[in-house]
Amino acid sequence: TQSLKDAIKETIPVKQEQLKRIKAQHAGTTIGEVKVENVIGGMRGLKAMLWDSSVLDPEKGIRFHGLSIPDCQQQLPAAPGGKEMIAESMLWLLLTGKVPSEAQTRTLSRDLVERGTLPNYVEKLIDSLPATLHPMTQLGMGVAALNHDSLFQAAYEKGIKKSEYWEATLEDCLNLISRLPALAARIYRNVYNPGKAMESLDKNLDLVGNYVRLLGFGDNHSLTEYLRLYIALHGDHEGGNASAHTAHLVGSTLSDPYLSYSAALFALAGPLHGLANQEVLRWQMAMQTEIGSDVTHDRIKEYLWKTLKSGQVVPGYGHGVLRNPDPRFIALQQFCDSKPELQDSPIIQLVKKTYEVAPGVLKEHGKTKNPYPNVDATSGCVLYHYGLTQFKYYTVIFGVSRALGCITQLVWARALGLPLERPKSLSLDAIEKLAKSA
Ligand code: AMX
Repeated sequence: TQSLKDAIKETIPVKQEQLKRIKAQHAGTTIGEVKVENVIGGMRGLKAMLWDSSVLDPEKGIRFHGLSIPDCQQQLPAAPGGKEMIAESMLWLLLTGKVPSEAQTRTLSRDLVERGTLPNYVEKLIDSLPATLHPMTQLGMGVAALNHDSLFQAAYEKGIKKSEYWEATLEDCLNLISRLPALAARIYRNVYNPGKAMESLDKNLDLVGNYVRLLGFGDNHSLTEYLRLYIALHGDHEGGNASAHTAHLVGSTLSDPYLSYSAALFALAGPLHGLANQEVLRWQMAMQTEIGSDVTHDRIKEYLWKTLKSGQVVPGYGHGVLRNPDPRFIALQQFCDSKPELQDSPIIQLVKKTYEVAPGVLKEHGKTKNPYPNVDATSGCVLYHYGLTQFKYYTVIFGVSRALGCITQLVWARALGLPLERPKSLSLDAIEKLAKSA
């Protein structure tokens, strides 16, 4: 069977040719306009970057190389004994544009586990950090430190040809992904279970199977399956989201994948992006405490209004691009519906009930362009139910996942020879002047 590297190698000339054609035929073609609102409004809607692995449709949600989430759930191989798509099959799809075979998925799992041991100096670094340092800060620091072993950086120093950049980048990317479970699990151990012995990697497990094992929940098949789905689903969400865009920007300077992804993680750590993950559950639990056992639509509505009137956002609702319920939210809800034990969970039922009223309240409130849930509205409550109760850790799991999309683009940016990213900025005076003369 074809290896991952060969599958990418085979696609490179095709994509390079397409890019050449676009350049030759359309470099000067206008495909959108720039309004003042784009410049002062966080560049929303501006079509300004190339990202090949996924496209986000405001109504239908994410498509990975054209495949919807249900398509992926149907077509991407699961782990032995599991049903959910896994990180490796999603990674293969994102990198190559093709659905991997079962054998290819297993080979990639084995390759990753063989690369997955954390270097001793990174273990020491992480062990030296105070347990009070946010787990996301620790993750970003650990990933940055892994650049000590960057093959891309070493090869660049030796002066490799531009056409060979992608190969060293791919090696770094696979090493990075493979080491994330050990790094993220070590942070979990140090912060929440100091002194507890950690399991070692199991060569017969997939990436997420090993992650759950290292976290200390290896015997929980339902949690493992949930995290397989969660990590595959959160892998990529086109290029403009803050973490992906950061990885792309930093990578465009020819910084190696470790430094680029470390920067992306610090973007993910913001409350309007990945940290919403931890905020949602904190907020839902505060709601639970306040309304007690009287979980009615009216009481939830009251709590929603209280949040909004205090000037806070409703975490887990709204989106920069989406204008419908996030299909990732739907997929996670379906997972909940398929597990009888989750039907009895008060927090999961509360999240479900909140979804029944929040869009109406947010519409009435009238500010957000998207009154529907994003993926974060539901992702944490399942972790909580299965015993992973430390909210502050949730964004780290997102960080293990988002590497799939970010590193894919780093490989392709090198393969396509994309340039340094450098948009034009304008001062307030310049904007006014340009607008008046337009
Ligand atoms: N609750 C209350 N108000 C909201 C809101 C929400 N969930 N979502 C948006 N709004 C408000 C905005 O704060 C803004 O108010 P302003 O005019 O006073 O500044 C107004 O509605 C218009 O915002 P928008 O165009 O609809 O959203 P945006 O593209 O600027 O921001 C997002 C998108 C996600 C940051 C925003 O919806 C939000 O803050 N949501 C809550 C946090 C959250 O769930 N983040 C996770 C996003 C997904 C992810 O990256 N993991």
